[in-house]
Amino acid sequence: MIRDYISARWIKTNKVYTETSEKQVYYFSMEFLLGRILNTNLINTGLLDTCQTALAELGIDLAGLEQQEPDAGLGNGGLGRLAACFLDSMAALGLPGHGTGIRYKYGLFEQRIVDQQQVELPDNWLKDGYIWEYRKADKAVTVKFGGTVQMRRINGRLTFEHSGFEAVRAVPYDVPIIGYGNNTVNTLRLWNAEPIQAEFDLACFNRGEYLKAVEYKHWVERVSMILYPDDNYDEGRSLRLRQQYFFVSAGVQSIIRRFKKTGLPIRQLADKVAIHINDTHPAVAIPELMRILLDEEGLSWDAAWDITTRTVSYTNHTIMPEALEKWPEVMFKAQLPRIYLIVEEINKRYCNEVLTKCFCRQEQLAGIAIIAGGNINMAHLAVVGSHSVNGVAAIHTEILKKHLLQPFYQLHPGKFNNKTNGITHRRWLIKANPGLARLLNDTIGECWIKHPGDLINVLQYRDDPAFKQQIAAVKQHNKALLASYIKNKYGLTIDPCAIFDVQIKRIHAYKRQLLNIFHIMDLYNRLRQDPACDIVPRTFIFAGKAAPGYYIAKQVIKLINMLAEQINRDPVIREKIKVVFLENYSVSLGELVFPAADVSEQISTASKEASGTGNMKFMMNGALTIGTLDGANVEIKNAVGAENIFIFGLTAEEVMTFYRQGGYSVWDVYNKDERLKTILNQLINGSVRGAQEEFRSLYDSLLYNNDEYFVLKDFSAYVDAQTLLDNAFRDQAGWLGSSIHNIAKAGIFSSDRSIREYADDIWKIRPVIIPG
Ligand code: 26W
Repeated sequence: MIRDYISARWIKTNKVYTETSEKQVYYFSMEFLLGRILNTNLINTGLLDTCQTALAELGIDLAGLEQQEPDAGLGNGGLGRLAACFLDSMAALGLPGHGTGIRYKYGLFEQRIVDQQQVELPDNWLKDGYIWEYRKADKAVTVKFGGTVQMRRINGRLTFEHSGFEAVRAVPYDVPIIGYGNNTVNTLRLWNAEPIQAEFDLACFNRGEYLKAVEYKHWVERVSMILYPDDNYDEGRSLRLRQQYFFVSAGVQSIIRRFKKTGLPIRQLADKVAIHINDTHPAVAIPELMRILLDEEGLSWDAAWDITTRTVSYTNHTIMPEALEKWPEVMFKAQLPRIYLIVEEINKRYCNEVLTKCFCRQEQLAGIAIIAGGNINMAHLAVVGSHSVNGVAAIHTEILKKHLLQPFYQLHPGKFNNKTNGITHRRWLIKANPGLARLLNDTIGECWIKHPGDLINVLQYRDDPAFKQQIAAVKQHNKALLASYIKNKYGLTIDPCAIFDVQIKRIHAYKRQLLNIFHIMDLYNRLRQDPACDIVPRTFIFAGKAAPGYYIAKQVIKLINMLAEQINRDPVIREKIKVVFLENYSVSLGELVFPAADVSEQISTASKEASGTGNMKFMMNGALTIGTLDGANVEIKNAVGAENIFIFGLTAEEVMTFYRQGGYSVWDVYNKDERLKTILNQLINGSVRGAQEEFRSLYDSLLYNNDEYFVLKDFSAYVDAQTLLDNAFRDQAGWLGSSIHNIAKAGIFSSDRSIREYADDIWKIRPVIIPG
């Protein structure tokens, strides 16, 4: 019924977009981490109450029904979830913005914990069909891989003939993206890879041909088969390059096809179309658009380059060296011969331009060349081929300008800008925390829903005892819900009055789950020594997936689970601390956990976390942050003030200075801190029950590999901050005041604010009103 209800509006939206020929933005992303969308679709259409009531009359519980929807996990973490929040905001603001991505048959693996270790299972999310997708076979296009390119001069013009390629049919599956309180329905177009020949044709072949045809079919289908489960780590696999070109080429072709229907000359493309690339993963959009403009539209290089760079813009999401994509030239050339020639030409022209216009020396080119050392540097391609480059939090953008992309910033300062991330308050507050949403409505009215900045109006109730009690009751209710989930799923009893201290995110060395664990081990050691030790009872909650090939991250999961087992059963410490690892972190699980958190752990090594968005979800739900001055934590601190957050540890500048000096002296820190000595030895001396040599690798990574992420260096400051936090929690009135303060200031972290900035500063697009 909801599908039908949406369908008419969807058609209408497309009709208006065509008739008004408004500029459209296409957000190209390898990942869209949508989660379930039935409930948000009901919220956005305004049908939630009606449906809930109607279903109740039929004896059906909506919440139970919602569980039937697969949790679309077509993303790894922050980058993919950001893309989903952005789609929601574009539709809510009535902006003509669409998503372009891949219809992976298998999303991010399902995580099970077996014998305290992560086990991966395939996420067969499409097995029962997906109610929200519409296959558009008539809009299919062809994408070509491999083969050779013949260069010929015809009538004085160079032409390129591509032959011997393997062709893949790209079929779009469209998912409607529904605006809140308006009639806008935008499109997320996910491309599926299919063989060119229809399947039944296979039967017609003779035996040899038949096998070849089956082989071809399998080769093709691999392209959109699975989402790579690596987060912030580039494996450089050729199938991943194929995935990138597959959806980018299909997406650009379909944009051009649509544009040409307007009848406008191709020279006006950049006035009607913006293409945004979500990190470098879709950066082949730059040479692909060039290819179409040059080879198919017959434009000159200069005209094509002008259009391309005015059309494309790029967001960087990470400065981690191992996450920056560099494709081996040989592989790139074999897979995409024509695209390679174009990248080569872009590189040649850009380097020449810099040499002649900027009087720089040949050696300086190394810092900006797109092709160097046998690799294609995709970040360089993305910067050179787009008119806007943005970071995702103020400090991250500064690091881009001063360090990672410094030579480019010198050459083109005007290209660089910041767009601090955001989260959709419709999912992360209204949907996830209906109790808080209701309380806010009753207190300050419903204005904040359309204008999340209006959350500031609750600040006047910051010291109102009655309001504080209501806030406390909402939190208590949410904590009880989580506690009962944990009881049902794991048989573990946790006290809803304890501090719920939560770290949920991908498991990664730079995010420093280990620092959190070390604090827990230290507390445990103190409690074992003195069971009467006066601490506020705490439950430490973790969730997150490790990349299947990331050994250290998997050891961290194992350590958390082994400690949980030991601590939760230890009668000596009398339930003062508990540890829980929630398996299979997903969007839906996040919706249960964020509203129940008292403490938000945002403890990455400063400079490493580009922004973080979980930090914003916690804040909006009234949790207090303990964190480093990294990513958006810096802006959260500026928003709430130092009194309403627990900041500790090295600053980004200090971290980078240490890196320049080759690190810090780990052994000095170790030798001076008895707590650390104890904890580290416990990792390898059998103190963690069941583990003997088990955690030697973690131990070594800290002591013999220079503690790359400053876990030991920040330990003492972290423990001090945790002690302050423990004290602060004892003063419930003060704590609730801070909690309210966090909620009040969370409006700027709505993705509506982020998207408005993108629309105004980068895309130059305007809202389009869709009549009812
Ligand atoms: C090539 C392998 C690979 C895969 C994923 C490299 C890099 C990525 C992503 C860029 C990792 C990612 O999700 N980055 C996160 O992006 C969020 C949204 O901007 C930020 O909030 C996080 O800080 C950043 O880690």
